[in-house]
Amino acid sequence: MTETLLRIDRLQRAAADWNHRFSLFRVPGRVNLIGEHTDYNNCPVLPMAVDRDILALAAPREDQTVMIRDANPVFGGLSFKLDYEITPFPTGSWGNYFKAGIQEMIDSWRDLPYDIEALRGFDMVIDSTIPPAAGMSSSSALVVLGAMAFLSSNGIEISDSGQRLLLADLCAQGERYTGTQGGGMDQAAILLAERGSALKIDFHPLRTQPVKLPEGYRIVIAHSTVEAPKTQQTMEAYNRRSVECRLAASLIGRFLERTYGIDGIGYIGDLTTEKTGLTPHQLAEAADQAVLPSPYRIPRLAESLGVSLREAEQMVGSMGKRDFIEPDDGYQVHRRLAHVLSEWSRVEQSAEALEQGDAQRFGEYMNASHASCRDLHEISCPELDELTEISREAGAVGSRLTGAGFGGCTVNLVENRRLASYFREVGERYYRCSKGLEQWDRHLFAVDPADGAALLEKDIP
Ligand code: NG1
Repeated sequence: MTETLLRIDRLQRAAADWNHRFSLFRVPGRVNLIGEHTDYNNCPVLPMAVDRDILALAAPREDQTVMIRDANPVFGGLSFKLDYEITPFPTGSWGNYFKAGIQEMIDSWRDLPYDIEALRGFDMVIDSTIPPAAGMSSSSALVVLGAMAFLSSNGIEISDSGQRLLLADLCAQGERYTGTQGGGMDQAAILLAERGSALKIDFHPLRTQPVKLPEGYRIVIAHSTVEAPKTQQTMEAYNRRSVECRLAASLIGRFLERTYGIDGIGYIGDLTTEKTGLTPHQLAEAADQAVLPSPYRIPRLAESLGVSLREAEQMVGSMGKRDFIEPDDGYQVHRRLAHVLSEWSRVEQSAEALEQGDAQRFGEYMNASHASCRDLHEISCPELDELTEISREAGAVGSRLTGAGFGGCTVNLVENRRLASYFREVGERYYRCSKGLEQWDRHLFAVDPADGAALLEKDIP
């Protein structure tokens, strides 16, 4: 039996006491090749969906209960009731990702009945091969799965690409239910990916373009073994960067308003010639003049933005969706802006390099991206730095952290003919010597670009 058939068999056995005909869903994880912490600025990203995924059997119920269990009994199960406002589980529960996707559908999907009593919950069993807390979007995969299973249980199937785009946007918005102020990369990659290609994603409006990977190379994931779940500390560090980037956009927006009478700048991604009518050179100069290198504190922010102290505090609070506590070292607006602007241009150039099949050039952008993530956005950690260095020495043409950072995985571009020696060297030097591990297959593996999420089959006993 193939691996997939074995997994389906496991799912069927775990669901054997439910007397249903099931639908089979597959929702992939994703790895971001380049464009880190750019999505929440409405700047582009270049991820791909991977052949690590969640398989799920789901069937509608007659009532409003949602019951989910993991085929691996260690992870247990959970249940909740559909409602106009679904109360979250305690922070950190994986059930919140399901609730996030479903809540957003109840709030926004216009073809659903408004009356909660008319909605149907579902029974579901899941089996995942996406490593958790690794920067491979195991969380967004649950959000998308929850939304798709809920829609399907209520007679709505996602068929055309227009619906997929809408669902990706809604799931991105929905995931904020869990407390992160994330962008829309994960949900878009998971829903819109195409087998065999990476995906360049632009935002606002959301649009995607498949990008072929260079012939003769593989994408390899290497986990640092540092888990970075988005619970309190990591979530705050992530959200802080989102606020710092919004502050950069506000400062530049204010400058453009005063100097050129241009308004409507909310995100760094708004700084385009199409939107402002300014040349790239004028935009770069405006950014230089509007954002000063030293860290910002509330009084200087208030002065630069032309608002009162109270208004500046409120503004920062609303960007972080709560009362934001000023970081001890102040807001690092200049460094974050420098990262996002340079990363934006690396994404554009990477897409070009890949179109031309130029793996070496793409690898150089990956390496530069890691340096910028480490020094300017400050989202790396010593283990990720060590692992990327070892990877390059072992023959990767590009190596960088991927996802939110602070731990989790690196993504590496490795030539096929060097794969065996690459695996050997990274295994020995990082996993055996640095981490004292004897086995590392589950930490170090190649992935291939996979299809987006889908309902694969119906009417399964
Ligand atoms: P992961 O790797 O899933 O934690 C997070 C965000 C993305 C993006 C990346 C950084 C969520 C759900 N995901 O991804 O939107 O900002 O970090 O590029 O917040």
